[in-house]
This record gives sequence, structure tokens and C-alpha cells, in this order.
Amino acid sequence: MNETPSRNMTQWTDARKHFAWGVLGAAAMALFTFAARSVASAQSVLELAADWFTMHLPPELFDLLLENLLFNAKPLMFAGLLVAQLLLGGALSALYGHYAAGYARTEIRVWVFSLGFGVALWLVAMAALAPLFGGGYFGSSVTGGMIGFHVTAFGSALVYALVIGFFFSGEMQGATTSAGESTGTSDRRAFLKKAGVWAALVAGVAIGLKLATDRLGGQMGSSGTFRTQGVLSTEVTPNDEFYIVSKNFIDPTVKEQGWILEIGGQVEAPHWVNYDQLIAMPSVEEYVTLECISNLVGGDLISNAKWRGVPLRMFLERARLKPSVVDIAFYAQDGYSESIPLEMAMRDEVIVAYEMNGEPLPSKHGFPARLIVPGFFGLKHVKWLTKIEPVVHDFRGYWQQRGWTDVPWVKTFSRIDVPSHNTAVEGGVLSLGGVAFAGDRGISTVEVSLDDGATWTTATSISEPLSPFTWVIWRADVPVPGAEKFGVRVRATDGGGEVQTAEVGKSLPSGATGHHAIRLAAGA
Ligand SMILES: Nc1nc2c(c(=O)[nH]1)N[C@H]1C(S)=C(S)[C@@H](COP(=O)(O)O)O[C@H]1N2
Ligand SMILES: [Mo]
Repeated sequence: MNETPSRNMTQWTDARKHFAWGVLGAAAMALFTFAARSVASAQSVLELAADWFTMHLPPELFDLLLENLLFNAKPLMFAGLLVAQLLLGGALSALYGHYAAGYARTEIRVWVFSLGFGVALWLVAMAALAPLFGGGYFGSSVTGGMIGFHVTAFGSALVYALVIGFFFSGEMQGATTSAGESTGTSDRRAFLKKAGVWAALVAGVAIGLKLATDRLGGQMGSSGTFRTQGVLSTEVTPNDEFYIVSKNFIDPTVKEQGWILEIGGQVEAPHWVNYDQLIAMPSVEEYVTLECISNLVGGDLISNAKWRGVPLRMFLERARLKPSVVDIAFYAQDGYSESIPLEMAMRDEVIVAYEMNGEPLPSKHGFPARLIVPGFFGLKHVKWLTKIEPVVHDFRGYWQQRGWTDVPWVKTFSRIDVPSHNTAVEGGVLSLGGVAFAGDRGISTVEVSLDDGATWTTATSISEPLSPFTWVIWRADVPVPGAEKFGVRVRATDGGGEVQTAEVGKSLPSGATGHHAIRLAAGA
């Protein structure tokens, strides 16, 4: 009678213990995935899950997350998926302990069972999870290398199985020892061994997470890290200060050796070029400002560089488009894809760029080659290009599938760089300065207001744009108003005479609107 509750008790303690082992197994698995991912530039099932997740999240919710957490959204989603993986690992191990471990009565059998369990997990991941998350049956439609994907997937299942196998076999040994007489020394030794393993695992996880966050942090940055606050922007942004945005937790590292750019699809003459052939083609050099469509009013996701590349039109002419082509689609090493309308693709200034400010494209900015589409927001400037594909239908790209517009003309933007928000100004003259941008429309006027937009004064100077597709640097020297505290605003007028709207609009689906405003205090 009284055997039942105590049996339940032991089962409960066992289940908790098995759960903890599974969590450790899943943590080791995550570390392995991360290590493999850093070496082989391939996607993991976790990343497929992340892509799937952002795809199925309602765009409004995704946008809310983006706007409120901004760049923290990516690490947060990563952390969320990691926690889900740890919980799942724990639950599976608890189930395994409950149903299967009882059959394993020798150490060999424990290992055979555990490894079999790992293989079963791998099969489930390949035959069910990968297709569910859009990676295809056994990863058949994964981008960025099949070998890497499979090594990562199989290896991580194996790591999980090895870790729980280690614990379950340890438990069995423990059971055999305690069946005999338990001496103080063997207890202590068992305890030390256990403590050692736990310490090693905890240290491993901590080091791994540290490395992971350093690496991820480096590539994602956050609002404000791309630009030194309180300093006027330079016309050309140095490469290591240029803003970086990508959908990836870990960006691909593409080597020039073995890379090709394919031109296929609705064309008469499909062909491809390798890196050497690309840079041997006739090229042009142009200054183009890039801005992310999720840049906030006054935000830092905007920079300017000089790009060298081959006009896209050369590839299209060489490939001879079929008459019914409407969109040109682009594919990238990280599984990203986007398209631009044919008329846009035929413009002289649309290039396949391989140099940025006179250097080979840095890896984070799309080495070996990326698209530059002056006039459109950054999302169309596909990095790590692998394929150009003319299509006869309206192609739905990565961000369009997630609710963003397909024809992202940049909105007129202006920003106050100096002085910083919430600072005190000394003396009688206030020197304001910043940037203004309107894509291929250019900037005709910049105005500032010292009374929260009631009255406006024209900027003292606007720099000559480096090309028809860049931002300008504006300056305004104005008398400091009498008020102790005052609100400063800026607005630009584009080349077509349209004044930047004051209406505050969110970035989803076609870019944020409103005036950048700061508050200043009049000093002594
Ligand atoms: N392959 C690929 N290209 C991409 C992206 C991406 O995630 N993958 N992100 C796009 C977005 S949203 C922007 S704003 C720009 C940013 O380019 P940058 O990092 O060189 O500034 O790249 C675009 N090209
Ligand atoms: Mo973007």
C-alpha cells in the first residue's frame, strides 16, 4: 500500500534528474552546432526554425518586436529558440529515462540504446523538422552547403546522445556499486567525479555562450554603435563604421575560390562567371548611400560608400531575356532572396558590386559580390550573391513574404548629428549639422526649427552630393533662442520639391516617417 507513493517519489526524482541531463545534452548540442556553424558555412535546423518563425509571426507583431527591441530582437529570438531546444532536450531525456532506459541492463546496452536514440532524433529532424521549417526533406533545399548542414545536424544529434549516454551509464554503474557495500571512499570518488563533470559542462556552456554572444554581438551591433553620437557624419563612411544588417544569426563567410555567380532562369543564354571573370569585366565606380527600411526616424542604419561593380544590365544582355520577363530575382548564400522590377534592373546605376571604398567587399557586406540598387532601401541590395534569375511572375522575396513592400523607394530622411540630444549649448550661436537623404530624388533644401516645428529656417549650407544617389551633409548656424529648453527639428525637401512629412509613421511596411527632433538646453 505505502509502496506506491514512495515509488512515485523516486520516479519523480529520476525524471527531474533525467531532465537535467537532457538539458545538458541539448546545451552541448547547441555548442557543437555553433562550433560547426562557424567552420562550415551552412544552416542549422535551429536557424531554419528561426526563419520559419519570423515567416509565420504576424508582420505587425514582428514589427512591434523590431521597433521596441530593435536589434535586441535577434539575440532575443535566438535565446528563445535556444531555451526551447534545452527544454525539449530535457523532456526527451526524461521520457527516454522513463520508457527506454529500463531495458538497458549492461553498460554496452546503455550506449547502444542512447546512440540509437540519437539516430532516431536525427531521423525525426531530417524527415519532419527540416521539411516543416522549409529546409526540405533531409535538408534538400538548404542553402549554403549540404555537407555542412549534414555534419552539423548528425553531429549535434550524436553529441546529445553521447552526453545522455554518459549520464545514464554512470547511473547504472552507481546502481551496481550501491548494490554492493558502499564505502566512504567510493562515495567520495563518485561525488568528485560527478562534481567534475558538472563543473566541466557548466564551464563549457559558459565559454561557448560567451564566444557566441561576442561573435553575434559583433555582427549585429545595436542602435548607436554604428555611429559615434555627437559627431557630424563624414560624407563617406569608413568600411568598419558602415552599418550592418542581415537576417542571419551567423553570416556566411564565402571564399572567392569555388564561388560562381550564375545567370539562369527565363533567358536564352544561361551562363556563369567566377570571381576572376567578374572583376575582369568592364566596371563602374559610384557613390551610393544605403539605408535599411527598418531605420527609425533619426536612426543610424544609413551609411555612404563608393562601390565598384559591373552593371547588372551587362549580365542580362549577355543572357538574352525571354520577352515575358517582369522581375529579376537574386539569390544569396544565406538563403536570402529578393527581386527588383525589370525596368529598375536595366538602369545604368544598378550594379553587381565587388569593391567598397576601394577594398574588396568586406565579408559582412556581402563578399564576394552584392547588388547595389540606388533609390531602393537596403533590403534589395542583396549580399553574398549566388544567382541572378529573370522570372516571368511577380517574385516574392524574403521580406515581402514577411509583410514588407516590394517596391521600397527610400523615404526622404534627415537627421541631426550635432549637437547630441539633451545637451546644453554655450554662447549665442548654435551650430547644428547632420545628414539628409532621398535616394535617387536627391535633396534640394534642408530646414531646421528651434520651436518644435512652428517656424523653419533654411540650413546655412548643404554639401554637394557625391553622386545623384547619396546623402548630403547639412549645417545650420542659428541664434540660440531665449527659452531655457527648446526642441530642435529638421526636415528635408527632395529633388522633386516634396517636403519631408511630419506625420509619424512606423517602418512596416515601407519605411518610417516623421521629423527627427532633439531637445537642447541653453547654457550660461
Ligand atoms: N544575402 C543577404 N543580403 C542582404 C540581407 C540579408 O539578410 N542577406 N539584408 C539586407 C538588408 S535588410 C539591408 S538593410 C542591407 C544591409 O547591407 P549592409 O549590411 O552592407 O549595410 O543588406 C541587405 N542584403
Ligand atoms: Mo534592411
